[in-house]
Amino acid sequence: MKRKVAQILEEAESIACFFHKNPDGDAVGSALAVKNFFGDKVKVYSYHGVPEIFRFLPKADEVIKYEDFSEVEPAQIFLVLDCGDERRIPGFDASRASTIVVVDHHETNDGFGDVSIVEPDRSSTCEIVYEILKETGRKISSSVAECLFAGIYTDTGGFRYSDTTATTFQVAKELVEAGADPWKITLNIYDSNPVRRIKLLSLCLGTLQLHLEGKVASLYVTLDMYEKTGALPEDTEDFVNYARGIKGVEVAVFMRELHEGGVKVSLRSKGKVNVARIARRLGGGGHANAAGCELDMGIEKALESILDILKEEI
Ligand SMILES: [Mn+2]
Repeated sequence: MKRKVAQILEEAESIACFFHKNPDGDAVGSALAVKNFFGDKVKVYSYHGVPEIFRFLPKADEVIKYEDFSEVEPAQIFLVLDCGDERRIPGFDASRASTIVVVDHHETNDGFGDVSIVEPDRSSTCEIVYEILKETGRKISSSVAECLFAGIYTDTGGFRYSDTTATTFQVAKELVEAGADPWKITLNIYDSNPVRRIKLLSLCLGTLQLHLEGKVASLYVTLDMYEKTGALPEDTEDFVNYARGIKGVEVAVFMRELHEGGVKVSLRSKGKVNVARIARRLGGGGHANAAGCELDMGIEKALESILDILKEEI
């Protein structure tokens, strides 16, 4: 199947890449790897642009930010990366391409492409994309390697999460040999925080609450906190891990206000509770240990709904 996808991409005259809204390193990294590998026939579209911490990646400045899907040019192939559900690509219209190719590792992905590679046991979409690109028999450049390494590193929390396997390290090794520089990449991602993000974090940590005898921890960010700090929604990346990192906590809940009466929820588990299942019950999806959903309610009500389900699951 990977050989087939490699061939489809190699032979295509035009490819448009898409990934989920609120993109993370795996989404941006996998798409930019494809762009750096196949060149100008590839366009990358992102509803939310590229978060500041990933703008150092090669060709990140060529990502097209769209507001309305009608701005997307028709292409032979729509390549959907790191996205388990087409509803996470605002306005997505499959009829503007002749073939939809999906490459993903979300267990809640039902394989909505004409051709789909969905491998839920893989650490990241970048890990799968690496194997597809290798199937072409062409050399992986240092630019491509850098994008893929950034995606793998961030999606595994720095090679910490449960889906980090020997293959993950093997791929990472080959990427470093191909020219990816872990020091440069992690300096850019983890040691270049905008001050506004740390100010927002300090307010967010003030909301810490423990529930269900300390097995659940919650944190949240309100619209008011953005205003006070000048921070952006993308600055909340990884905040959930401060809750997850507490001893005895099995499930971490992070909520950020999208608008009055609407929240984005991130759920993280240490392995005993499948949070993908919880997210799915609330209309979202994801992985067993990392999932999310959006709820049309305020923070307090949202937390109550999540805790109600967690009471049954813990
Ligand atoms: Mn991913």
